[in-house]
Amino acid sequence: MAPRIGRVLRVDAKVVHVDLDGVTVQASPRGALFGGSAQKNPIAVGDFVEVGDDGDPIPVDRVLERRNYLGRVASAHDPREQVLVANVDQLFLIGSLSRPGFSSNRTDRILAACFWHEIPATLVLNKIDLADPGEVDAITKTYEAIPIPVLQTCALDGRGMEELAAAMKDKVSVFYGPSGSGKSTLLNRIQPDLKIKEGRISKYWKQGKHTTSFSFLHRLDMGGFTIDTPGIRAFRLFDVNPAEIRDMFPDFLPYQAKCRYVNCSHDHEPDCGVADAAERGDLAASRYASYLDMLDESRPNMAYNPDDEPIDEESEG
Ligand SMILES: Nc1nc2c(ncn2[C@@H]2O[C@H](COP(=O)(O)OP(=O)(O)OP(=O)(O)O)[C@@H](O)[C@H]2O)c(=O)[nH]1
Ligand SMILES: [Mg+2]
Ligand SMILES: [Zn+2]
Repeated sequence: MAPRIGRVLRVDAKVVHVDLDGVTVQASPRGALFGGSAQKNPIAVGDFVEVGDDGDPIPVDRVLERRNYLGRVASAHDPREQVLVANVDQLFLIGSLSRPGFSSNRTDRILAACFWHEIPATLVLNKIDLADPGEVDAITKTYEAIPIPVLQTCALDGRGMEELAAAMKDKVSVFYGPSGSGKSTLLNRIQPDLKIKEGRISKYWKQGKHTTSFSFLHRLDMGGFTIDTPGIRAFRLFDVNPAEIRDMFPDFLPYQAKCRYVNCSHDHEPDCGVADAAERGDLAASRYASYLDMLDESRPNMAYNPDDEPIDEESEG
């Protein structure tokens, strides 16, 4: 029999849920898949896998080569790379302006990761009903300058949602961002029969709970797929060096041309065009601060200290 290829919808500790020609089956990864890799998880949501015929559950024999993936350091206690999703067309970074407040540091880290992994990203500023319009405009301006597309949405009254849905049609889109920013609510509004569980906002304040606890690939009626993911707190890129981080901030490029040294790290050097631009306000100070933060932790002599993780969303904004 010819090998059967399916797409991974969900990954649990011992089984993966695979879509095989429209039927969901549970399969178990072969032990060999776990060998010899720096990655924590050999299989991620969005992967295409080859499954066998025999066994209960049937085995996953092979993971097909990925077109792309999004990865990060697994956790403060596990330095391996965690693959979050694979084979995607774009990422929607869902940020909330209030409850939880907007974190430019975390936003910039995730955008940097998207540049690094060559995944086109759109920033979605959700909960505009709760936000100060001046703040929404300022954040929009900062990110459009990178440039990346920025959408302003309210999942409750539907503002901005037609634009969001139109951008998702026929594509594989990941929804990613902090817990409570409204990822699942937005998806339910785009396609109500997804019926994804949504959080009660009071929970985030009292317990910092995540409502979505695993990533899931959903098929969209309008065409395309979406992956809803659990909310994140910290985000650290896996295995990047200072020069690579510089390339993840394309909005620095016009100012970088004015640095005295071609290999300027924009940190301590004199006559740095980027530092000057941030000081003048031509470049958002928050972008420059995020860059310096990522640069610091990428330096080989920096011991990794979990206490340096960005603070949780509950205490921000
Ligand atoms: N005021 C307001 N509330 C919203 C909006 N979008 C979502 N919410 C509320 O925010 C809370 C959290 O929404 P969820 O969709 O569960 O958030 P999530 O990003 O999926 O969270 P996790 O699954 O934990 O990652 C819910 O109470 C929603 O009703 C919005 O645009 N405006
Ligand atoms: Mg959710
Ligand atoms: Zn410089």
